[in-house]
Amino acid sequence: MASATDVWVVATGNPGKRREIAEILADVEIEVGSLADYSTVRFPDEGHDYRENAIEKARAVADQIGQIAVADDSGIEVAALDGAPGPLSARFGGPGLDDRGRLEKLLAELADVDVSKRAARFVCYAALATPDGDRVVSYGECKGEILTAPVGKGGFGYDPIFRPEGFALSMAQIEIAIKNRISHRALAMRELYARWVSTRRVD
Ligand code: ITT
Repeated sequence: MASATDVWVVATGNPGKRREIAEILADVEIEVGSLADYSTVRFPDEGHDYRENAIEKARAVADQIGQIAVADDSGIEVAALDGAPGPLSARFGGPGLDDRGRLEKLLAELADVDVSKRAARFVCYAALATPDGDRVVSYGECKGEILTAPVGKGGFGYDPIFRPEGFALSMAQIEIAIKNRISHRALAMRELYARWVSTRRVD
């Protein structure tokens, strides 16, 4: 079994992600560590494959700090845009844009798309890497649709324009505790923990 002393250092430069991962893991037997203690850590350049990006982030950080590292690579996929922006979600529209600029660009690209044709999903690959070279990978997704205007102040990124299936509110309007039960990240992190426990079980 995973022991109560396992520390997972969250390998992300995105504070929204970090907060969510810490809360998602709050009720399992993991201590969540911070990269703030390791000022020299460098992340690898990202490619176009979520799974590889997540593994590379976790691996690079575990190797640099000598601790278990956990990363996620995630994004939003819009059916009317053939799955874009996808793995490029954080870079959508170029380096000059912030979260707000990116979601406005996405809304502009969908301006002529009927409300009935705005299906989308958030996807997340989560990866854990140990300093010994072991790794665990998992996946989660959250289906929904893109709204016609941003609403709500919670979450981060594209949350104000995403309505998860089964809800009348945007992801930025629902309580963070609920987001952290239904999100792509929550599903991926919970599966990551289950896989980690099962790989560590001594029969
Ligand atoms: P790290 O690589 O340092 O973890 P990042 O923000 O660059 O941070 P990604 O490359 O995985 O991370 O990009 C994910 C982007 O997808 C993120 O910046 C948001 O734009 C979007 N995204 C992912 N999960 C989201 C969520 O739960 N809510 C809103 N937007 C999300």
